[in-house]
Amino acid sequence: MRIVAGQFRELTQGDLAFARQIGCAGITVNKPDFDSPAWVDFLLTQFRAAAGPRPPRRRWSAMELIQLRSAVEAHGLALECIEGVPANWLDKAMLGLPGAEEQIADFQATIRAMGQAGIKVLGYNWIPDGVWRTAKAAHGRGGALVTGYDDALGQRVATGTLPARDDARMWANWERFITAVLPVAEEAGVKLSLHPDDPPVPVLDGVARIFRSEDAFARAMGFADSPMHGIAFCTGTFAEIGADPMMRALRRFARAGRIHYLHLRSVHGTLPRFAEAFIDEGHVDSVAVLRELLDAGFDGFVIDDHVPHLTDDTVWGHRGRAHATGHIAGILRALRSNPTGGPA
Ligand SMILES: [Mn+2]
Repeated sequence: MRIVAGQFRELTQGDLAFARQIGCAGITVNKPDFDSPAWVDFLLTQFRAAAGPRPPRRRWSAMELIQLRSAVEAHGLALECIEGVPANWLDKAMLGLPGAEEQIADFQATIRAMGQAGIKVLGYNWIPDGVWRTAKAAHGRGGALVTGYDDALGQRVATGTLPARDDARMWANWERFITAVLPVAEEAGVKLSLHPDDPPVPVLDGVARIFRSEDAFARAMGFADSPMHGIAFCTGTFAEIGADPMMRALRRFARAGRIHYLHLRSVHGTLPRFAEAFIDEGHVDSVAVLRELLDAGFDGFVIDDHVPHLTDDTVWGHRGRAHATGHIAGILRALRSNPTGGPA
């Protein structure tokens, strides 16, 4: 099990040094827009023309992924995973709209490019309208900024921008998608890792959120039953349902070897109303989670997921992430030196 610094949307050399300094073995990157000035600057892609014509911006090229990986490895870090593609690369596939087949073909090309670049894990989700929160306020410990969600408010929102989709349609669209992309992932040696729908409520804005329960993941793992298809297990999202359901699902899928990586964060409260919390409070027991993973022989990586926003912190959350990562590292060290949990 490796501890990794998660969810960089942009990167600087300083970010990579920081990840190494706090003891991480690698990093993950979230939905990178390689055309943005920050990424062009980081990857020095003014030289990209030499590598051939630019690909359509519905996929990543092997060359830019190799450049990214090399930059990360220069700091002694592994590029463990890219967590998700931009939402508008898969929205038509999720909703079953015209253009779905082209999006799936582009996603297949991205998987092949990931394989060529030797990046082994690609996270994805099945929520065309993303993660929802109804609050971001200074209600965390000591006035830290935390996000929260209240379903009584969330259910009032009807944007009219997405077509209504029920569970059956969303499942059918997902089955079409995974049937098309999983063989490509298997051939490319790239793991596809499904993150639960956050918040895990039945429907938002007219669109069903199908990956909201242990049962749904059991169905998905059964339908796409391959070591190349697994779970981006988010303790926070599962704990928004409850601490016990989260631990049950964790045990089941960890022992089945279907968890590729872990988002370790905590929450106060459960649906219909919850707020994010520091990793050392709330009802996610980080010690029990990590002990379960060790017992199951988990060989993936753990990241801290989103963290409360501390005083004077950066957008990425260097302070909050240092706190969460240190907490995880301390627990792992204690468990590994005293695995039975008894007196040392
Ligand atoms: Mn998560």
